[in-house]
Amino acid sequence: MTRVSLVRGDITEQQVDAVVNAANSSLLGGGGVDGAIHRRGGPEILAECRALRASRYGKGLPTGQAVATTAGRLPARWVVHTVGPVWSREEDRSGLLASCYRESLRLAGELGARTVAFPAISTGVYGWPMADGARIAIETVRETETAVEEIRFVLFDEPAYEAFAAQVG
Ligand code: AR6
Repeated sequence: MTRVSLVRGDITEQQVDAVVNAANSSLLGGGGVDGAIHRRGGPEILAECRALRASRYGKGLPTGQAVATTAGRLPARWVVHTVGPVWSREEDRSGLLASCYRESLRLAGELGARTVAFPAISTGVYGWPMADGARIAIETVRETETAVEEIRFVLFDEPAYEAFAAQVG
């Protein structure tokens, strides 16, 4: 049985097997969760990201996909980098957002992770409305078969926590 839990806090402080990063296609860092992970995790993470860009992902990591690196100095074993879609009013990109959760969970499971921490992907710089982002996150992880035992959503502020709590019921 997989347990879905919610905590309010900073994802870089979570003691889990895998931490999911809300990255961008370049894999070379940015603000928000991405900036915090690289800052706290140290240069080993960026070194592996650069190696990925020099090999499998010459054009960058496509939106909706996931790839793993070391977690460097974070209290975790792996960082799973995924690229959320930028919110659009004109186009429904929710399939891509669901894919981020599904692919990250699949990869974490393949690595042997038993605990995985997710941020609210795309709900920061990428502008996805929090309530809808929370709905997609919870629905998707509930629908995905996995050997991961705990899926922990780490919400940065109270409104984000409340939005996820409303979905978990
Ligand atoms: N721990 C947990 N949640 C956090 C943290 C943290 N330390 N910091 C921010 N959040 P964002 P995106 C929340 O912008 O929307 C970067 O520049 C935040 O409040 O990190 O997917 C990347 O390089 C929000 O609810 O990710 C990309 O270019 C959620 O995490 C771009 O931002 C996601 O916000 C990706 O944008």
